Amino acid sequence: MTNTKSELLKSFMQACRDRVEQALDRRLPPADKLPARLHQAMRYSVLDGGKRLRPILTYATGQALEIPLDTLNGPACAVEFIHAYSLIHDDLPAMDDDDLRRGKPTCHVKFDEATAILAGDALQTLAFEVLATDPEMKVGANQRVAMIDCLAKASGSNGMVGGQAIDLMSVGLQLDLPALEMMHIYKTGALIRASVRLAALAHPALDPDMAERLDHYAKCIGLAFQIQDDILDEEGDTATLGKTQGKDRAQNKPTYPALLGMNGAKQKAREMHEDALASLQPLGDKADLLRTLSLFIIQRHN
Ligand code: GRG
Repeated sequence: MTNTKSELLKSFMQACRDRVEQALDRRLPPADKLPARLHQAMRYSVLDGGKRLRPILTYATGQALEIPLDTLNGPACAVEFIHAYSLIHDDLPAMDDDDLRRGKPTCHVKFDEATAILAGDALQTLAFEVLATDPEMKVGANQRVAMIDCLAKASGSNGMVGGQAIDLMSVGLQLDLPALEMMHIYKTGALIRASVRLAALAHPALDPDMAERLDHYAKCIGLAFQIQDDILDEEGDTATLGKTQGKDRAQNKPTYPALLGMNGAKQKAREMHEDALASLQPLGDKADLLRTLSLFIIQRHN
């Protein structure tokens, strides 16, 4: 890729980050609106932090399909609200019991446990409210319902929450590779896939083959994301990660490096990246941002 092209893509990614930052701010309840402590906890957990990978994926898919980005602000915020809720709940004492997230005290440490549970609950329902009513989304009622269905399935017991349940049950167990993969396809992969699919659903008449290709791309990068997450848990440091390093090993969790060795895990991440790129082939230059995001996922340090 030429330098100019890579600079352009980098600035597009930053523009997406700025775009979603403003869109999230506008859709969150004001900090002084009653119940203020709850609204402050929601804003604290969503704003000022995070890579915004999922919303950027929604915009990048929109760009590949030539969908106006303003119309994707709602879906982009909806996936980030679900993501933020999952992180708040994952950090709770009953789950991962963590006190650091995005380089800041976790929600239950900064506020209190009950407020953190409620902030997660309210962010979850806000995500669906946005998909149901957001005025910037220029889609018909059927498309809205399809989007709500997509995000609900990706977040629920057959998606992210199911993956979290499998994760909690498998601490200390010896999972084999297919079982580990299945857990991650649910826990992390489902929401990443929904981030891409929500943009595809905003297209008025997407060719089913293209929808399938985008879904395969999303499935591959979802796994690559998780493999890199496991690698960073071993090789990263707490300051750069913004969360506690080494927890997987400390909690005796099954990981890709534990099953494949560090080199094997890195090789598997590269294979997932290559497979993701192959899926995008018919989209030509329009999918360059999606390609860059896949590379970013396997090269990231946090
Ligand atoms: C508690 C309902 C419920 C679900 C939790 C996704 C999840 C399920 C828990 C998060 C735990 C975790 C650290 C998973 C590893 C992968 C992951 C989702 C990392 C965090 O996502 P990033 O790196 O975070 O995109 P930022 O902060 O950049 O948004």
